[in-house]
Amino acid sequence: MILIKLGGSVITDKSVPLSFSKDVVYKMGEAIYGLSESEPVILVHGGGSFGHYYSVQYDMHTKPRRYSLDGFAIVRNSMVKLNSLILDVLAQCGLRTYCCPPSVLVYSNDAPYHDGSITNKYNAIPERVQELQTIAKSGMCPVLYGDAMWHKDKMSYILSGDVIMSMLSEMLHPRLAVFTMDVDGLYTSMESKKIIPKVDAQRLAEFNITDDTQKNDVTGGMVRKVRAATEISSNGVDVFFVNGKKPDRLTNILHNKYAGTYFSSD
Ligand code: IP8
Repeated sequence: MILIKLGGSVITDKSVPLSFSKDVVYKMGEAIYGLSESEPVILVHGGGSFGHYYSVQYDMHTKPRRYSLDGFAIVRNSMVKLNSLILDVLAQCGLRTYCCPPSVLVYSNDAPYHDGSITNKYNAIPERVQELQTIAKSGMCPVLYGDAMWHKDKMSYILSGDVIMSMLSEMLHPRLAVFTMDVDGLYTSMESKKIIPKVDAQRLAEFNITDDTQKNDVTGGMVRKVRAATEISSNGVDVFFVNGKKPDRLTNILHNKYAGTYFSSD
C-alpha cells in the first residue's frame, strides 16, 4: 500500500485565495490511477489557499483553543469545498474515491464512546483506520484531508494532513509515504536550491531547516513536513518528497525509481 499526500501548494496556488489547480490535480490523478490498479493507495490532501486562507484570517492553529466558532465553521466548509473539487477531478481520472473526513478517524475528546483516556498518540480510532485499509485493498481510493476539528468545551484545532500521514503510516505500515509539493524536494539552502537526494533521520540535525512558506500556512509548512517524514521513516517506512507539478517524477517513485528527496527507513 502507498500513502500519498497531495500538498496544498500543489493543488492550489497558495498566494491566491480559493484557487484550485485543476490541471495539476488531474495530472497527479492520472499518475496515481496508473498505480492504483496494482497496489492500494490512500490519499491525503492539504488545505492550501482554502483551509489555510481562512485559518490565517481567523487566527486558528494546531493547538486546541476557543477559536472563533464562525472561523471554525468557515474553515471546515472551505475544506469540504476543496475536497469536493478534488474528488471530481480524481473521479475523471478513473479513481473510485472514498471520501473520508478525518473526524471519522479521530476521537473527539468528549465523544460519548470515548472513555477520556488518550488511546494512542494521535487519538485515532483503530477500527476505523483498519477499515480504511480494507476499503483501499478492495479497489477504492480513500481520500482524507487536513481539517478543522472539534475538541471539547467549544474548542477546536487545525489537524494537518501531515499529521494524518504520520498517523496512517504508524498504524498501517505502507510500502511508501510520498509527500508532493511545489518544489523539487528538500534544498540544502534556499539560495543554492540544491536538492538533498537522501536524508537519514540521524543526519537531519546537521541541516538547519528553515521555511519561507509559513505566512500563509498555520500548520508549519516545510518544517512540519520534515518532522513528519523523519518520524515516519524512523518507524520503518520509506518517505519521498517530490514535485507534484512534475507527475513523471511521481510515477518514477511509485515504480521504485528515485526522484526528489528520499528519507531512508534504514
Ligand atoms: O495543509 C491543514 O492541512 P495541511 C488544513 O495538510 C487546514 O497542513 C484546515 C488548514
